[in-house]
Amino acid sequence: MSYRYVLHESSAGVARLTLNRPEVLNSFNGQMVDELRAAFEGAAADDSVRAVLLTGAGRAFCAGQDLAEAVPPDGSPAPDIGDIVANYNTLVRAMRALEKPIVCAVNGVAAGAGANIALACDIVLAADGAAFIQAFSKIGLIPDNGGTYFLPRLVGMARAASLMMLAEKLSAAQAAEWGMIYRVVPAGELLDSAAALAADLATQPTRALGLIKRALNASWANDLDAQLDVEAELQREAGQTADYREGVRAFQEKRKARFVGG
Ligand code: T3D
Repeated sequence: MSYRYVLHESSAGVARLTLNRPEVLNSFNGQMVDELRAAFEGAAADDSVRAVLLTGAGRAFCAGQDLAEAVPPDGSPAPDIGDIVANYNTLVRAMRALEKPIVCAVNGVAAGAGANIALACDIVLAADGAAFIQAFSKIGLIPDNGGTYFLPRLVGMARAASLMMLAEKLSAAQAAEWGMIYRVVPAGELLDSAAALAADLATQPTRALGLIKRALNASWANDLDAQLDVEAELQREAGQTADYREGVRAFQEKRKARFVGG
């Protein structure tokens, strides 16, 4: 599949998606949102894809909404902001509905929608020079792309409110210390580390990883009782997979499991 603003490569079970508008720090125009959503939907439909790696081209990960598209500097009519956000929402929903792991390699600044798209991924690595900015309030907006959902759950209400209201730059190291992301990696090693992680995930029991994601999605809205029911239901599903049988057999035979993803 080829797109204009998202580079798409597939190899050894990993779909690598690279946001590719480096001259504007990979800020999102509507077409890039559409392409990214289509790429995630394509990954969902393609059984050969067992993990996704998302990163950005050039020195930034993503600077959020393309502000020249949101408010054209030549004074031509601006698109309806509600439509812009509704389009982002379809992207975030596609990411959370994808029952395969999404690894995000934050190679540079992640601002506005760019920060929150990173938080919608499953495992986030960031380069040591990268930073996260909830930039929205600086331009009179509120965080979107699920930011008001993900961020307080990741870092707690006090930090989320401060990050959103102050719109300060948060270093990758601080983000990792606060539990907002998984790990910081030296910039020169980021892509190799993220690719190795995604490649490893692509050899794991994909159905189980997908069901873990479904359970985690559900956990944020459930009480313990409801979540125990979710676990029972999804464990039954996991227990019916070939990979479960292979995992147990491999353990008993003291060998490495060969998971097929089903
Ligand atoms: O309608 C709606 O807007 C609803 C949707 C909202 C979702 C959102 O994401 S709102 C938040 C939008 N994003 C921002 O407010 C961030 C804007 N960018 C920045 O604050 C800074 O660029 C950064 C802190 C991210 C990086 O700063 P720096 O100094 O490293 O780079 P720079 O010089 O500011 O940017 C480099 C170029 O990218 C520059 O273009 P030029 O001057 O070289 O031709 C700059 O204009 C362009 N650029 C950066 N961010 C955006 C952008 N162009 C369009 N839209 C951007 N968001």
